[in-house]
Amino acid sequence: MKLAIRILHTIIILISVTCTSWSQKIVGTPNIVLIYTDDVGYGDIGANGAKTIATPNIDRLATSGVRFTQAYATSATCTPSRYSLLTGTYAWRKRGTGIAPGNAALLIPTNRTTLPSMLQRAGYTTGVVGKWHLGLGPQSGPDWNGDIKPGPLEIGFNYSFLIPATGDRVPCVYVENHRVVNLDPADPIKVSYGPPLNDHDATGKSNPELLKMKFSHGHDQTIVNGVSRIGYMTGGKSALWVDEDMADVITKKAVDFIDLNKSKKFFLYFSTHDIHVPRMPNKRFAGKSGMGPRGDAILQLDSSVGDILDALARNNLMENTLIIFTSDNGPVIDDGYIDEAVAKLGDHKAAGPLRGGKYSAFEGGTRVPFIVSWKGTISPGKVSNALFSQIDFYASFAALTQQKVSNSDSLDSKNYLNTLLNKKPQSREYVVQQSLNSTLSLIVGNWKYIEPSEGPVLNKDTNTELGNSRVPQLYNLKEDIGEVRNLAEVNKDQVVRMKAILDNVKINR
Ligand code: NG6
Ligand code: CA
Repeated sequence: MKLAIRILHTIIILISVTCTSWSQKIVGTPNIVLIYTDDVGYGDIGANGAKTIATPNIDRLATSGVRFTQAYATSATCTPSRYSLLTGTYAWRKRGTGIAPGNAALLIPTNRTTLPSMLQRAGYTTGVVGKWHLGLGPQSGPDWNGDIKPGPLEIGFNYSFLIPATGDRVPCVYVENHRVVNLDPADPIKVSYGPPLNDHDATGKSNPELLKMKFSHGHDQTIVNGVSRIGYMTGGKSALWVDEDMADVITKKAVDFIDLNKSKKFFLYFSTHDIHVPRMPNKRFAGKSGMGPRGDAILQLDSSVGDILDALARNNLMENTLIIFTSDNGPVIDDGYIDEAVAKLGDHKAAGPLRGGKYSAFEGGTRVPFIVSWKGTISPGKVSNALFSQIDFYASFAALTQQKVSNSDSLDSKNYLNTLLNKKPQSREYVVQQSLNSTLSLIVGNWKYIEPSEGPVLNKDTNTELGNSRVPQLYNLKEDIGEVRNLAEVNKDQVVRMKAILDNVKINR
């Protein structure tokens, strides 16, 4: 009898141990590393078919996990994509969430739960390193010479090391937590996005002879490091960044964050500057791609990805870390500087087979590279054609970490964890895309509908087809991935159905 009880006991223990390790495997709470790149197009990486540029580290991530062919940023520009990602709510629901000037106030209210604060609640240590571009400080704007808050630390990050807006916007300084790094109080920073400051630094317009890279459109204001930017600035000389070192500086901060938090559960939002303008890669990469600085910046980005993967492997964290690689919007070749990107493009198709690019309502604006890897949990070397939108990171990470999502916090995010992990993947019911001028598009299954818009057809400066048309557009993406045959006239019923779904998304919830 005693023996029977002992055997039964052992069996129960064995079952419970197996169940626990199984459940940890399936619903465990891994670290999350989100590599969020800037302006990297669908066709800019080897894994998506680029033959003209080598991205071995990004490709190695793809072969270690699942590569999506139809995953979307929510918007064709940076600020709204990031706002939607961190709040789980479409940016177009809130005014003032378009491309933010470099002195914008924090766009995300501090009294709501955000993706990082939800993860904090789940016990995560959270960090953001790299491009922010969601505003900083109170409504009056950031105090660059004092405590810069509210910012990431007030909306759920434990640590931040930021490029405050973009590389081409002043102030050209890093902000670590609440402070500008290396600021000399005797040389305070002044910034204006309105009228010129009385004593502002030389500008590209007034002193073009000082430029090491010329602007093609816009970008004719303050010169920093031989490159003119958007906005006026004075002071802060000791704090100015060196563009050629930027990828190294932020990648090191990201690696340090991993090293420091290796024994905790962490979320790292690593938001690269590459491959946004101004493209000024380190001399290790300059001239190496044969495609000018844009191509060199892709090589640099790939190297940063390699450093992150190496840091995770060195700390033995690969089996315990969900890694995502994606982009905030599609590609642009000339985004305001004469940097050989157009001249040396050759056969490279930055958006792959897609039409349009950054700013556009066409697929090139928002269908972006998307790779998910989690060693031991996601089967390697897979390709997923499921529809996925970055709006769903919030609710999917909440499901992963067993957190409840309140509708009032995250209006639009839905749990598509199974799709993300490629376990019984399901396509999103619909995907909403936002272009530069906030024209909305909707994808359901193979159909894509672009609502009528008065917006311009072409951005002449960047040479991007914006996808705007005064008449409704309907494309069958399966048969016509390049969106050239508008079927709206021949399939009016489908247009009516798609418009009704989009109208419902616009008013409801
Ligand atoms: C545009 C800039 C462009 C880029 C973009 C934001 C001009 C003429 N163009 O207004 O260079 O900075 O804003 O890019 O100023 S994003 O990726 O951050 O959305
Ligand atoms: Ca961008």
